[in-house]
Amino acid sequence: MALQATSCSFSIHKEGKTNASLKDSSLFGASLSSHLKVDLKSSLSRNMTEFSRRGALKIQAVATTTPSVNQASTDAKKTLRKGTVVITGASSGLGLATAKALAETGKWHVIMACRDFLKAERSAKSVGMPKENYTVMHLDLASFDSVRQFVANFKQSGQPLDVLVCNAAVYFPTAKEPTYTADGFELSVGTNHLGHFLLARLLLDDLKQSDYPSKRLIIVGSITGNTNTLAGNVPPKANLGDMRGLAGGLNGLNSSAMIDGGDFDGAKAYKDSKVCNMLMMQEFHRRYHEETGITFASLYPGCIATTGLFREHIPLFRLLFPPFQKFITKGYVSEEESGKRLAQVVSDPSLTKSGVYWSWNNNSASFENQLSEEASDVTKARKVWEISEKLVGAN
Ligand code: LMG
Ligand code: NDP
Ligand code: PMR
Repeated sequence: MALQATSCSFSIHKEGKTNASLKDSSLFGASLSSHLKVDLKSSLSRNMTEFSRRGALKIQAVATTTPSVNQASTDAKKTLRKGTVVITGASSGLGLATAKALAETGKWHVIMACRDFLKAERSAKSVGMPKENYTVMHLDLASFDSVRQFVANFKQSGQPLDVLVCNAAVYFPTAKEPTYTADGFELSVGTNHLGHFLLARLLLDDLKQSDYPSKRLIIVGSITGNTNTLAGNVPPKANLGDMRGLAGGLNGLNSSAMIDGGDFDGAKAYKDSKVCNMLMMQEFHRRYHEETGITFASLYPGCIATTGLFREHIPLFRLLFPPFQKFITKGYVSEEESGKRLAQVVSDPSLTKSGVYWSWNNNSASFENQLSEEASDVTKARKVWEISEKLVGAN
C-alpha cells in the first residue's frame, strides 16, 4: 500500500505526448519513462518502493490517522440524529463495503441507490447489514428519466439528505464499439459523469437544507485519471482535449463518442469520466461551498482489484490483476478496507475540508493529495460544467 502514497504524490513536471499508442509504450508509458528516466529493466518493485519513500516523505506532514467509524464519542451519540446518506452503486464493491461500514455503526441510514433492486437487497443481506439501517431505491444513472424519478421518490419520502456519495461506475476496457445511455450518450461518461452530474445538481437543495453538522457531496475519483502518477501513465491516458466530442453530445453519430473527439477507446473513456468526476467536485466547491457550507470531496480509495469494475475485462487480466497489485505495485486494498476509507470521508468529523481529493498511505492514514494538471484545470472544469449542464438539461 506504500505505493499509493507513491504514485499519488509522484509528479511529472512536463507532460509527455498524450494518447501514447501501445506500440510505443513501455510498462510505464513512454512519456513517464523518458521524463523520469525510470529504468524499466530494474525491478519494478524496487522502483515502487523508492517512489513510495519519496511519497511518504511528502505526505507525512499532512497525514492524519484514521479513526474507526465505529468510534465516536458517547456525547455525539446522545445528541446527533441518525444521518442519511445516499450511495449510488451500493450493490457491489466499494459502494457495498461503504454502505456496510456506515450501517453497522448504527449512526447512519443508508439509501442504496441501485439499478438492480433485487441484487442490492441480496447484497445488503449477504453482508449482514442491519435491516433498519438501509433502504434500497431504484436508480439507473444511464437514464436521465430514472435519475429524475429517483430524485422525485427521494423527495417524496420526506427524508433529509445529509451526504450524497456518487460512487457507481462502469468500465468497458475491451469494447470495440461504444454503447449508449437511454439518452444517447457514450455509456461510461454518460453513467459515471453525466448521470451523477444531474443527480448531484437535483439533490443540491436537499443537501443545502440539511441541518446535520457536516453535509457532504462526495464524488469517487481515481488515480488512473491523474497523469501525475505512474498508474495514470499506463496507456491509454486520460485527456479531455478541447472537449469537442462532449460538446457534440458524445453520440457517435454527428460527433465522436469520446470527450476529446477521438476514436472510441473504452479504457480512455473511463479515465476521462474520472477526470470529469474530479473536476466537477472542484467546480461544485467553487460555486457552492461558501454559500451552502456543503463539503465537496473526492478520493482515490486504493486499487480494489477484485471488484465488479473489471467484469468486462479479459479473464487473464482478472486473474493476474489482483496479484499484480498485491505483490508488485502494493497498491491493492481489500473491498472492506476501501469501504472504511470512503466511510471515513462520509462521516469523520475531521474530514470537513472542502475541495479536497483524499488518498491514504500504507498505514491507512488519509492525506490531501494533489491532482494532475488537467484534473485541477479551472478553465476545463468550468467548460465541462457548462457543456454538461446543457447535455443533462439542468440549467
Ligand atoms: C490498454 O492497454 C488496453 O488496450 C485496454 O483494453 C485497457 O485494458 C487499458 O488501461 C487499461 O489498457 C494498455 C496496457 C495494456 O499497456 C500497457 O500497460 C503497456 C505495457 C504492457 C506490458 C505488459 C507486461 C506485463 C508484465 C508486467 C509485470 C512486470 C513484472 C514482471 C514480473 C513477472 C513475474 C512473473 O497492457 C496489457 O494489456 C498487458 C497486460 C497488462 C496486465 C497488467 C496486469 C497484470 C500484470 C501481470 C504481471 C504478472 C504478475 C503476476 C502476478 C505475480 C504475483 C507474484
Ligand atoms: P463495482 O462494479 O463493484 O461497483 C460499481 C457499482 O456501480 C455497481 O453497484 C453497479 O451496479 C453500479 N452501477 C453501474 N452502472 C450503473 C447505473 N447505470 N446506474 C446505477 N448504478 C450503476 O466497481 P467498484 O466498486 O470498483 O467501483 C466503485 C467506484 O470506485 C467507481 O466510481 C470506480 O471508478 C471507483 N474506483 C475503483 C477502483 C478499483 O480499483 N476498483 C479504483 C479507483 C476508483 P450493479 O451491481 O448492478 O452492476
Ligand atoms: Mg494499473 C503504480 C502502481 C499502480 C497503481 C496504483 C495502479 C492502479 N496501477 C499501477 C501500475 C500499473 N498498472 C502498471 C505498471 C501497469 C502496466 C503493467 C498497469 C496496468 C493496468 C491495466 C491494464 N492498470 C490498470 C489496468 C486496467 O485496466 C485498470 C484501469 O486502468 O482501469 C481504468 C488499471 C488500474 N490500475 C490501478 C487502478 C486503481 C486501476 C483500476 C481502475 C480505476 O482507476 O478505477
